Amino acid sequence: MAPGPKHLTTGDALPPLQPGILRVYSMKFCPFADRARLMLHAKGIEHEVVNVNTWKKPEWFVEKNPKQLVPVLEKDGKIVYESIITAQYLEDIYPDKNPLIPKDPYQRARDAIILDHCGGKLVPSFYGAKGGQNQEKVKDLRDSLQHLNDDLKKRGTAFFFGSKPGFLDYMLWPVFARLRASGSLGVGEGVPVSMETLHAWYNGMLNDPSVKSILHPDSAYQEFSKHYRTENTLFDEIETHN
Ligand SMILES: N[C@@H](CCC(=O)N[C@@H](CS)C(=O)NCC(=O)O)C(=O)O
Repeated sequence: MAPGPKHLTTGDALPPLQPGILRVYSMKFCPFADRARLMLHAKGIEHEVVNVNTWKKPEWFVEKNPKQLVPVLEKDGKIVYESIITAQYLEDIYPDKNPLIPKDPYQRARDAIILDHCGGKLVPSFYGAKGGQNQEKVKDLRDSLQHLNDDLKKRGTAFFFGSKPGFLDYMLWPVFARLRASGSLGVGEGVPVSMETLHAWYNGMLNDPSVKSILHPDSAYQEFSKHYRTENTLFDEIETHN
């Protein structure tokens, strides 16, 4: 796969929009943009990618999202942002293309509870625990992983969605993609093997074609986060396959 398009920055023009073409404004190393990209790939939705330099943004980006965050979806004048909302929207507008959200109201509610845990505990503890120094956050992260392990075990399926990954699996995944690189649980440590169910899920996700299509090597995530939000932020210089 070819590396994605160069990240557009201050002074760069907005690439012309074309009728009927879905566009995603993204950033190669953004975990939130990963969510939209995973859904696009898994559902086989044709789209174009416009990468945005999220440190020195193009002037026009504020018109796409007043919060100036990626991901953003745009098609025929309709704009949607916030990663979970973009992912849900893709399912809503392409309901027949590889459905990824359960139809059963109870299952949807259980998934929403895990998604709430993801936003309230998994993501904050992951960022807080980066590097493994803050022991309280490392414990929060472990507790969060244990919670996911136990929930998945109760479901009795390989993935939260069932026998294959779905919306919830993809919403959780970006933290896991970066777990080893973050060093939060120790150098090169991913999901603890003691959490057998979640460990098997993690390995299953690594084999998923959509995950593979956007995953970077650990060294790329490390290199990117070392320089992020500095004058030398590396958006295009790190070699990646997507
Ligand atoms: N809550 C947002 C978070 C998105 C986000 O933080 N994106 C980052 C890149 S990973 C961004 O665009 N940052 C630009 C900025 O902070 O100005 C979502 O879920 O979409």
